Amino acid sequence: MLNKNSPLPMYYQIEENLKQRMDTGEYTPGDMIPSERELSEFYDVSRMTVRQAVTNMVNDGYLYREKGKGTFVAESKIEQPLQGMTSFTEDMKQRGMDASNKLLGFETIPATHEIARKLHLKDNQEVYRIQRIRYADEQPMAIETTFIPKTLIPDLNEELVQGSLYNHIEKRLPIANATQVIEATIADEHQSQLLEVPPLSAVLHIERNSFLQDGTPFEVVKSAYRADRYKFISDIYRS
Ligand code: 16G
Repeated sequence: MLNKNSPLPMYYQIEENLKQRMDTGEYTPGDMIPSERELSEFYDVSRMTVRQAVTNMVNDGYLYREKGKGTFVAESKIEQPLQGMTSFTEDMKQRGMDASNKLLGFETIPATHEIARKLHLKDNQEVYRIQRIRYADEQPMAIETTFIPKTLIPDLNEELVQGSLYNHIEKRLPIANATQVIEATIADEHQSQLLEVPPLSAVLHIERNSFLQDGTPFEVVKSAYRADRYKFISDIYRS
């Protein structure tokens, strides 16, 4: 099954073989994979080599470990294109998944210097600070903290943000574009609880600064996306 004469390391060949077995449906999400001992016998390699392959696959989000139980096949990640400016609700709908929110906080606060600068406001001007957990098919995907100038959308309330924010905004204001920055981070204790992931899991921190058609900034969103459930895809061209 593995090619011992190949220049490809054995652990790498095991990873490829396990991924292939996941692709063909031999292993599906939630299935327990064989133990290190069984895999080392099956592939005829040392347990160290198997451990290296499995650890890489855990780190890459293909597998996850449960203490005292075993190693399981993870669900495949959501592929999020980086081109279009879509809302979470739209993204999930497109995939046939059910989007829902849990509102953690809705308040009106004076803008900090950073938020005021990004929203072209004066320091201390009022902004909404909305904190939501975003769920896809009842699984937490991201924690979002959104800042919106109160004067732009004076009628925003707790009930409206239980649904799609963009849907509400676009009833009156045309949304045009955004700048988005994605960084790798580690979930802190609070985030890992809310996202239902083990402590110190990888999360993708995304900040989106969004603008209306006339160039007015209307939101700053800081979010933490589960890195085990999300990957971002873009098409690039060599011009
Ligand atoms: C996405 C956006 C967020 C926007 C939200 C609106 C990213 C990283 N973030 O989650 O900026 O506020 O959609 O979603 O893509 P909604 O219309 O479903 O409330």
